[in-house]
Amino acid sequence: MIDINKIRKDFPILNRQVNGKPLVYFDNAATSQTPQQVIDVIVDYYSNYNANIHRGVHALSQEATDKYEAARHTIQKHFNAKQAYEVIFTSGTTHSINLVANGFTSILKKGDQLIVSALEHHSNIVPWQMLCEKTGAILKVIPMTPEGELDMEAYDALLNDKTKLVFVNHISNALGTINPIKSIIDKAHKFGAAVLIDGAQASPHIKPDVQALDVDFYVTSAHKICGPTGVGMLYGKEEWLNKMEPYQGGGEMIDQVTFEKTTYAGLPHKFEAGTPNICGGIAFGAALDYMNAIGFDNIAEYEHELLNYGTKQLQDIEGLKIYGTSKNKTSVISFNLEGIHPYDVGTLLDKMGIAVRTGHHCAQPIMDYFKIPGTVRASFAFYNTKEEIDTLVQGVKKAKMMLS
Ligand code: 7TS
Repeated sequence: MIDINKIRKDFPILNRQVNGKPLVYFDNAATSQTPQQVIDVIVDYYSNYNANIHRGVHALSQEATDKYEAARHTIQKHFNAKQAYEVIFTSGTTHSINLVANGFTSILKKGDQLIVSALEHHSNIVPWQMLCEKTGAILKVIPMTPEGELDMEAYDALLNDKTKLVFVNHISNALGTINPIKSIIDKAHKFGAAVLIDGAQASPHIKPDVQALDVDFYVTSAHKICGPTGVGMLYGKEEWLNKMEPYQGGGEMIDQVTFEKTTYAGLPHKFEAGTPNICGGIAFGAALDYMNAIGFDNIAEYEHELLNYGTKQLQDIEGLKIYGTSKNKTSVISFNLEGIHPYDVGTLLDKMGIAVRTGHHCAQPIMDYFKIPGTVRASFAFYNTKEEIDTLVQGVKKAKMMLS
């Protein structure tokens, strides 16, 4: 059970006003808000032990190194990775995907096939297109259905011995669909293909077990899970990480450097060139601790209640169409009002203190499928309430009246 009054007290930002109205924050799929417990960790870092890591004998550096590595262990435990060194700190999901795509440059050859889904965020499309251009590999697409689900029969037909990699999101950011990733992974493995799951939208709602999934790569960003921006992670199976070329060269990722030849450090440092976001990494660990203390089962149950409540009320508004109607979805409602541009609805809602995202949500292929310029997207988190959904519903009704 969620103690909503207690939880809301953890988030100072929820007390602020926007345009003279209490903030209703429904843009959680873009970034989550930060609890005081995580803010305190950030303040503590800069107030008490700010130092560079892995290179100082002095006390501050050792303290920072210990806390950073402890955060890596927290992440390892959370995602159930076999080894801590299979967790690579990155600047976020986008960085993680680019790192893997780059790492496969020397593994792929011309004519190899890669499979993406029609439901992806641009950051799980563009790096692979760049990889195809470099290697001559071919990108195939799993199509979607009108409900916003993946066409799994079409996926079966795409898989063959030339398939080397499959990359699919766990949950769609634009529609909220939860994809059948276990089945996607198992089917790809039958053909010896590796699978990367983009967990950016799943991590705030689900605690994935990378070993049970037997996934090759799982990526996410801390800022979607109550952590800070500019930090995220790549989980990769040891054998794949060892096969991949490093993404960036520089300090901390080397073993020996001479002008004749440089050898690389082992995992995870091979992929962590330069001074990382130390404070961010530590705060990422604190954010996972915070979420785990609430409990992901409690979070999922409560958010599902919000989703059902919001869907029921919004779909009763005449002329409102919801995009993404899978039975298996998370707390995201993407919608349009007939004949009204989503941007206009979003602008009016903002005047009422309600934050939603409008536009194509970095998923233009989905918008093209529905032949729309974009949607209004309300995404709920465990610190939102039914009363806030009532405010949204009233706001949408008002916007409809003003704009039609
Ligand atoms: N993949 C998915 C599924 C996402 O939702 C996002 C961000 C990313 C990748 C990229 O994450 P980043 O942290 O590297 O930027 N999604 C959104 C969104 O839906 N609205 O703003 C950002």
